[in-house]
Amino acid sequence: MDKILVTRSSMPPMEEYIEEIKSLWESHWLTNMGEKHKELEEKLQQYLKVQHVSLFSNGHMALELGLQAMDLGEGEVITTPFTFASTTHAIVRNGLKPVFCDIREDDYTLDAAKIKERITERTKAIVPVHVYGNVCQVEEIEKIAREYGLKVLYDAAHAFGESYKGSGIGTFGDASMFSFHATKVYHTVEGGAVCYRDEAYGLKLFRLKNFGIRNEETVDGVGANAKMNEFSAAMGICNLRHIDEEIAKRKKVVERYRSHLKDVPGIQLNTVRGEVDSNYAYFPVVIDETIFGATRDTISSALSAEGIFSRKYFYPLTSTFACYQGQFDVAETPVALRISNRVLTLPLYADLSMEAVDRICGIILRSGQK
Ligand code: T4K
Repeated sequence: MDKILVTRSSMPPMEEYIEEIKSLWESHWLTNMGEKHKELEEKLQQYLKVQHVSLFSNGHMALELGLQAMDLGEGEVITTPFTFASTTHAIVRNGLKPVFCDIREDDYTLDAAKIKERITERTKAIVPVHVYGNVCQVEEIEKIAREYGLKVLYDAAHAFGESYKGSGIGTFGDASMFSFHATKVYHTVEGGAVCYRDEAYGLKLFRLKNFGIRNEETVDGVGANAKMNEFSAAMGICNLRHIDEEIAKRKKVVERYRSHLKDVPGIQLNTVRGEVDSNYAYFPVVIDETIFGATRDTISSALSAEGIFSRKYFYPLTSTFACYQGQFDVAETPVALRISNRVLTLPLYADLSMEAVDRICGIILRSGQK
């Protein structure tokens, strides 16, 4: 039987992509903000219901340079340790200090009620994560940010296309970063974007991703190179035509998982806040061994033995990474620690068959009975 991996990149029909890239053989213009790049920025701005979109070579560079463009200087950034390495690294690589705040028990996003106690006179910004596409407490975070004069940059890597109370998810905070990596609901092979309102900030972003070049003879910023190329933009244009259908298929997979696992004692399913249009990005389950009868690791091994590869997103917490050894106290984020030790993300992609979901759930349920 074929292996089932945690996800599988969606592909547009090959002919459609070939058609899309044909013009590149005529123009010979392959990168540096070409026609495809321009078209994709415009299309995404509409689809995401945001004011401005700046494309990047990948989500990480979008986040790192998005933070740099905020000109925060030295100081602290309040964030979550329950995330991918990128979020924490982006803060540290900007010369800023992450200050970890705990997460919520039910949707694993930053717990807004605990943010204030982490604020000091050195705090400059908040970097919350819409983890698994679960929307953060955006109103509460906005209120705190206003009260203390802090910037907010959302890591919306998982939240492509979502909206909350009818507003595009990228409209919250000062800016939001999306990842368009191959493993995401929507992708450009590698790619990412920052969505923002302030045009002056957009100009800084543009210079940072293009070597700090102002014009052919003036370079007045120390920028990097983080431009999206035309082949990636073309993939993005194709994938955008199919995105609604992709999300609808994912929804069916998620509903099937829920139908099997919803009332199982000891298995906590992902909750989605009201008034959110979800993109069904991930399907995490949190296992309470004392009730379910098997640990997360036992389930993971039982699945692997059958060629099914779930993943422990997000274990370990970024605050415990070897590269940060001795710098952070994990006891300060007990909920994050507990969830991280118990979470397993199950395979999820648009073309995952219902039979496969049934089989995966069967293996999980049987491992709890052993
Ligand atoms: N912030 C957050 C919260 C993030 O989750 C991420 C990325 C970022 C920031 C940074 O965005 P990017 O710079 O990546 O745009 C994967 C992804 O590489 C990463 O994008 C993602 N988060 C993270 C959660 O997952 P790995 O190391 O687990 O990927 P890998 O290579 O093990 O792939 C996982 C599965 O995906 C494979 O088993 C099969 C499937 N796959 C993978 C690739 C590479 C495909 O179907 N096609 C592919 O091309 O990190």
